[in-house]
Amino acid sequence: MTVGHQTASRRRTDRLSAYAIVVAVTLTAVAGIFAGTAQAGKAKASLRIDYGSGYTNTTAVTLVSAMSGGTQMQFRNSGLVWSAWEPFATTKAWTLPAGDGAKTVDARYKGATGKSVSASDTIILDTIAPTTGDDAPAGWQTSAATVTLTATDTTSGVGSISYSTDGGASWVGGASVLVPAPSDGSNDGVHQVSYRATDGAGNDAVAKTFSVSIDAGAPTTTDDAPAGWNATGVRVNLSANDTASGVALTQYSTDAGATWLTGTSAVVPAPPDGSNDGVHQILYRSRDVAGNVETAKTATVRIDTQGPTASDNADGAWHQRYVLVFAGSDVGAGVDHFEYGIDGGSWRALAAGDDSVVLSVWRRAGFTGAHTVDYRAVDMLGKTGPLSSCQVKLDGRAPTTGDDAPVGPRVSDVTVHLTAGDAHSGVAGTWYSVDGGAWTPGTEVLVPAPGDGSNDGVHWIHYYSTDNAGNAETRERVCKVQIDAP
Ligand SMILES: [Ca+2]
Ligand SMILES: [Ca+2]
Ligand SMILES: [Ca+2]
Ligand SMILES: [Ca+2]
Repeated sequence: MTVGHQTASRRRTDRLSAYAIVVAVTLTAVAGIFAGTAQAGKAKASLRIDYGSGYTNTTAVTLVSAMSGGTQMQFRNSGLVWSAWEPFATTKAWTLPAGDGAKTVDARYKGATGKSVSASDTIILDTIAPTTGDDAPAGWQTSAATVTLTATDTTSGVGSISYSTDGGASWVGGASVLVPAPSDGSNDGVHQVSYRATDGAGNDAVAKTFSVSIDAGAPTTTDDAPAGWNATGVRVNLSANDTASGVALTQYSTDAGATWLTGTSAVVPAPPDGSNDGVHQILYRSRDVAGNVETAKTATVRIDTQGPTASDNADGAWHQRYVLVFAGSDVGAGVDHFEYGIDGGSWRALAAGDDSVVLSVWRRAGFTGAHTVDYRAVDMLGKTGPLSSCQVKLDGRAPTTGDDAPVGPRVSDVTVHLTAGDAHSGVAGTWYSVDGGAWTPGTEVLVPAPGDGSNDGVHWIHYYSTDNAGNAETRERVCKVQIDAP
């Protein structure tokens, strides 16, 4: 390789050493045409164009001559007219003929002997910058994009390709531009990349710019579903945001993802027959223009159009006092309170949390009897449930017992029959005591009349009865039997 060529290569390397160059450098080797050789056997002289550079990008060059004792010189572009002889000088401004390609300049020198010595040198004229291009992808990219930069130069070859991702503030050598797309979306957006190329002659291509649009992050969608239970239909509005390519569409599914509908508003109806009561889940998601699809989210809508059902603990038996307890069941919001009315009277509401009403014969005079209690439950949404009814039977009246004790003395055994009657709950039992003895259950009291007269005299029988509600007759009922055995 010639000196001139080496010089050109070194200059180029120096200019580019700061970059990591992956560009294939093409330098056309033109061996033998760079040497500014003198003719053999004569005084030595040499000519170098532009100090031996391999390429020039202008026709204006400097001819550098060397000849010991040189006195005269003249030049010509090879094949053209010689310039006039002029005093020897080491440098001379010279104009090459136009048109890219190899340019040879011939020189003649005279020294003290007056004999002419010839020399020549060749340089390659390259005035045309490289042609550059890129394969940047159009549209939004959801993953990293690698853009390959290309440059071609027909004369001196491509010297370097470099690019800038910061608006030209700094340049990086290389023909492969990676635009990353991390999944967290941190690099989402439109990225401008400028690039340029220089040929071996130092011609700079006009910088070009391409853009790569990165969108690796999916949209974010939110809903405004109410938290609690709803007695009427609910419209759930979906709001989607996307930071890069923008929201393309929002979808929702009311059947667990089996089918998806496009829209930003999902309606959950609440027909009054309660057929849609319960907890409903709406899946929703959005897709951006780049094609990123959001992981589906869930909105929960609770519908409750029906009042609670209610039940009671009435047992059908008779009582002096009964604690009537209500129980409620509500599929939705839950029972708030109970309401009740007794025997068609006005409705009263129990406080929330209170589920019982005490009915008692001591409630008021004359409260004995069977009472109808109507009741219903009201849920948290104020919805009143269906009417229920029960009967609570109260008995505050004790039985009444009578006897058939004979009047006047008797000479033989006497059986006294105790007969009890009871309003409402009925007689539970009758008890008697003869002459202050132990209380004995039963309704037939035998007063014997032994022949020895040992039981003669007046006998007192105390008795009373109880009813099925627990009412006891006063124990002061009494009759007498007089025995006077013969
Ligand atoms: Ca060129
Ligand atoms: Ca996005
Ligand atoms: Ca309800
Ligand atoms: Ca009674």
